[in-house]
Amino acid sequence: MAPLTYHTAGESHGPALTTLINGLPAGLVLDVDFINAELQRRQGGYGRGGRQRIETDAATFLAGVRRGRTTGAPLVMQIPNRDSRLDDLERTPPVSRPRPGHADLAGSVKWLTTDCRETLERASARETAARTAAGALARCLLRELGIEVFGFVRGLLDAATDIEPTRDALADLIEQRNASDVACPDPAVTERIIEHIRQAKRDRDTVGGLAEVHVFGCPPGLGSCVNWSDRLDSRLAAAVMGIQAFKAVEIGLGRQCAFRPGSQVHDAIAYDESQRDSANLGFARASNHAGGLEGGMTNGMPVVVTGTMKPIATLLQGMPSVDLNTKQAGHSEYERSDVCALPAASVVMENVVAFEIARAVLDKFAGDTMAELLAAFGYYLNAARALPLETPADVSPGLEADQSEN
Ligand code: EPS
Repeated sequence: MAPLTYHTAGESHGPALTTLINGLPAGLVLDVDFINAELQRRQGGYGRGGRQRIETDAATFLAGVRRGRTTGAPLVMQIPNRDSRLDDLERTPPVSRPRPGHADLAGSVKWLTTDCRETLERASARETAARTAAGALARCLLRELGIEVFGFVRGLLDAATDIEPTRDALADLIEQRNASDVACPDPAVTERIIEHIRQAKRDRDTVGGLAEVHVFGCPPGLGSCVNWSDRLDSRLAAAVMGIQAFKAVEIGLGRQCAFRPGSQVHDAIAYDESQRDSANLGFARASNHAGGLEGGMTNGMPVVVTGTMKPIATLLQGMPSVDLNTKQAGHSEYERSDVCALPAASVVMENVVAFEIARAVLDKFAGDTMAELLAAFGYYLNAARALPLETPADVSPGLEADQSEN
């Protein structure tokens, strides 16, 4: 089995975005409505520009699916761009004054051109639609194992919610988040965030903020401490930092660890038989400062990842810049853009985190078919709950994984 990987292709104003996923087992039932609902959620949020009134994102499946199930072959999804105009010079003219904070300058020098459009079309966060599709598809697999992912906006500037998501409250949290125009499951903070975005718009400025993702139901042992590249925290950090405009990633307490002694950072371990059937297999923690990851492996507690998004680099007021052709000082060029794309970025983050969790699941429980994956997953849980084992062969095979109570 090939490892689970995905690639995307497509420009912001090209004909379409394409996602190619390799390494999916056969027999996964695709919830296409869910995938498309995630794509639509990514398009929303207060602070978006005019583009989202043009696009209606939905995925078309071009390969790797038969009668609603994966076949095990490479899977290809496509999302059309309605605002397709890449070769139309009048509607996509050259851009020669790079925006500070954008890929414009570094990319133009890299590809030896003075037209920033050569870079910006692919650097654009439009591409995150393709990544959201990959992650939403991976969540169809995770759900079969009882693993759920929840992303939301924590806050921006001086407005931040202090809610602490739990699995028991998940349904309510999803409802509250989806009712918020900024993906924040806290009505009072939602209002303050919206006011900040409104003010940024009045100021011809932009704002970023904090997005957060919680993953519920991961058993201990996803990821590995053996190689740095297999550490799940390292892969999660790469996936989140790979989202356009993200400047920091934290797991659990994150940088707050620097300001506390070890006794106030590490999560004491207890054994609680009543939690044996939950994801932590009974190894209960009263706190989750580690964000569910120790030694690069899940420890049975929810995985908690926070991402910091910088303000969008396209400011209506512009920023001091130079013309790449004349080297004369001027202001960066304005392209139609968003004032704040944090709510959308929280959807992207939720889905790229999900993809990395699914990758770690398949790294550990690889199988050509979903039946083999479920059997391996169930066997592992049975074996882990039966510790200490006399011989691993004593464990009953987990032909049907049942994680729904986690
Ligand atoms: C983006 C600029 C804007 C955003 C775009 C990301 O696009 P346009 O220049 O066409 O108005 O709307 O995001 C999307 C299109 C999207 O679907 O998220 C940028 O420069 O990154």
